[in-house]
Amino acid sequence: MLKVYSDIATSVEQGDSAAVKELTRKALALSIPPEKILNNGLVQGMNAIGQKFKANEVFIPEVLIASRAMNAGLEILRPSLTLAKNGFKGKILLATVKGDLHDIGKRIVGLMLEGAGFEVMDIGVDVSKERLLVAFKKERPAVVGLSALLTTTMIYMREMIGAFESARLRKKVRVIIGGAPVTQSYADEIKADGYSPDAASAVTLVRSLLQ
Ligand code: B1M
Repeated sequence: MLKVYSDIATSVEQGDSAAVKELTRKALALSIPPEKILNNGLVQGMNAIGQKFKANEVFIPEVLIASRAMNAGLEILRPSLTLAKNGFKGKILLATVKGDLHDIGKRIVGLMLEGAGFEVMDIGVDVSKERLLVAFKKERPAVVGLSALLTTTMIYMREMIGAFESARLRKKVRVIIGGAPVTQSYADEIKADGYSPDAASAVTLVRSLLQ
């Protein structure tokens, strides 16, 4: 494992945005592929802080500061990750469900999709089914991607799919879901069109749905 990866991970964990930016730029200058910087550096830092949070060794403020550092690194990587490879392939609308403020994983999913040539509209966090429908009618995306990180909020995904059914729009959209507590069996249960455990497989999933 390269030292720059562990340096990036440690800086994310420590919430040192300036160091994360500098090290991410350094890694890009070394011609390390952006996906590797993301997965071996930035994401490892978030995983480490996540484990400490779970073990009550750090608390919300530290996690928030680490999240900001993670986002600072993502912004440096964005231009390299989103260099569309094969032109426009379709519009994707992303949202974190109502009651949920977690957006780091969803942002990575968005970056990877942009990198694969899709147009991505991210309508943010804490999105209600009403707000989702308004955005859908305005943008008419081919795929809607829902993210949830809490067991208490993932259940809202069922309501969002129900809202498309009530509005007689269900047949006009593919809905995919993801986030740490979400599973394929939950996707089957709520009749989502697909589930993916991570950003890379979300791209494969969207490609296959739109073929
Ligand atoms: Co929160 N949090 N958090 N948190 N937080 C978790 C999720 C938790 C597991 C921590 C723990 O270990 N206890 C726990 C949830 C427990 C549960 O429900 N089972 C938890 C909790 C409890 C809470 C609060 C309730 C804490 C409190 O207030 N007491 C609170 C809730 C706030 C709310 O949402 N209403 C809270 C708050 C926060 C912060 C705001 C401080 C911050 C979020 C900042 C932000 O996102 N802007 C935060 C963070 C950062 C975390 C952890 C530490 C890290 C999450 C993360 O960014 N991971 C997390 C612990 C953990 O996950 N280990 C935790 C890195 C990211 C790259 O991975 O998000 O899984 P992930 O995304 C992956 C895949 O899941 C997938 O692809 C991504 C990339 O590969 N994916 C998709 C995600 N979305 C997808 C969508 C797709 C497809 C794939 O298709 C559309």
